[in-house]
Amino acid sequence: MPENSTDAPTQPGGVSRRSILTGTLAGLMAPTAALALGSDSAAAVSSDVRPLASTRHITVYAEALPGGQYGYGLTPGKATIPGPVLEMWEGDTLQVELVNNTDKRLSIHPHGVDYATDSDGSPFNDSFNEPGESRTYVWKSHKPKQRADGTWMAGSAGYWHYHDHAMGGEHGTEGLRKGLYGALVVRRAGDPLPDRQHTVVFNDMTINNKVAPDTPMLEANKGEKVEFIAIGHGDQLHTFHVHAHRWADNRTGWLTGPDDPSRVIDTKDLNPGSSFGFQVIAGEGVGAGAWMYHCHVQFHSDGGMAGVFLVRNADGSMPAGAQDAIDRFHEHGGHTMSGTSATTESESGAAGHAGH
Ligand SMILES: [Cu+2]
Repeated sequence: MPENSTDAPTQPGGVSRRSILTGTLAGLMAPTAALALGSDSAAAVSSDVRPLASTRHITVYAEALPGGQYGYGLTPGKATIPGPVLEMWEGDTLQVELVNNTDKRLSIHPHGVDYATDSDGSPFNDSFNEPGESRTYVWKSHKPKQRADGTWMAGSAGYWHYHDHAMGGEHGTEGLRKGLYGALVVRRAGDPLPDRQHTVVFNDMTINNKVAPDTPMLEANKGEKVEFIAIGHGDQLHTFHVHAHRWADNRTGWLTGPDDPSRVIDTKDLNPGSSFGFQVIAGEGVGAGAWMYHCHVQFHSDGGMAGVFLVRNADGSMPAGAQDAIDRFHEHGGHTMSGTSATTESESGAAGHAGH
């Protein structure tokens, strides 16, 4: 099965941002690249990042994966579920050249950014790739703008996503079900950049098309800034919850000051087509350990929509008790999908679940 593109790093102390791991392709690591290239010196009077708007071209490959699934990737043969995190600064344009290496019609459709009808990825607008075909989709973004009447047009910054809109019908339902989706992050100048990124997609009764105990283990070291990008797909309503960590229910997840009125939460609705993101300081106030993340609709969590957010010690070593917790998660997570075993599990395992 394909690995989640943004999950656990192979080296505990290593840099896990996928955009850095595979960041030789321009566009993927837009914000970091912009930092490295220097910023708009006229505006860079503070430490805020003020990148110049830029246009970048990236190539995305859609490919068949084992098990009848499909994925997007930035390198041939490296497609993943979810696809790579694509990033832009507000004001940037991304030219996404989609190469369809499958034998099915498909496309790529973004949320949150600006595009013309011929880049919307819908069969309705004749905006898709036939098998073997390459096609370039143009995604634009903009900064907040004041209109002539004094009102404001929102900027593009946000935690968005992209997905197929053409496989198996007019809405890409087959492509979505089989893995053609990923995160799209548009940042505003000055937004804090994360040390780690994890994309968590609640897709029907799966997380990233996997069921516990095979769901991705999200890793970080204590004290790191960890970015979660949560996306919903499929036919089910979900609630995303992570243990022991909270965030502000606003654009970035950060409070802007002690009087910021944003509500602070640890659970949020994650329904089909919706997305949100936030950053937390791993283990802040609670310490390292194996923390659970899961859908809080109970028959979904019991059905396998749960995983481990492993916060290692600051030096990357395993915290006390974490391996035992992970072993228990793998041994008797209580996640069986169907049939009599599920009934048995829910009856006999109730006490065990209560202790988690
Ligand atoms: Cu759910």
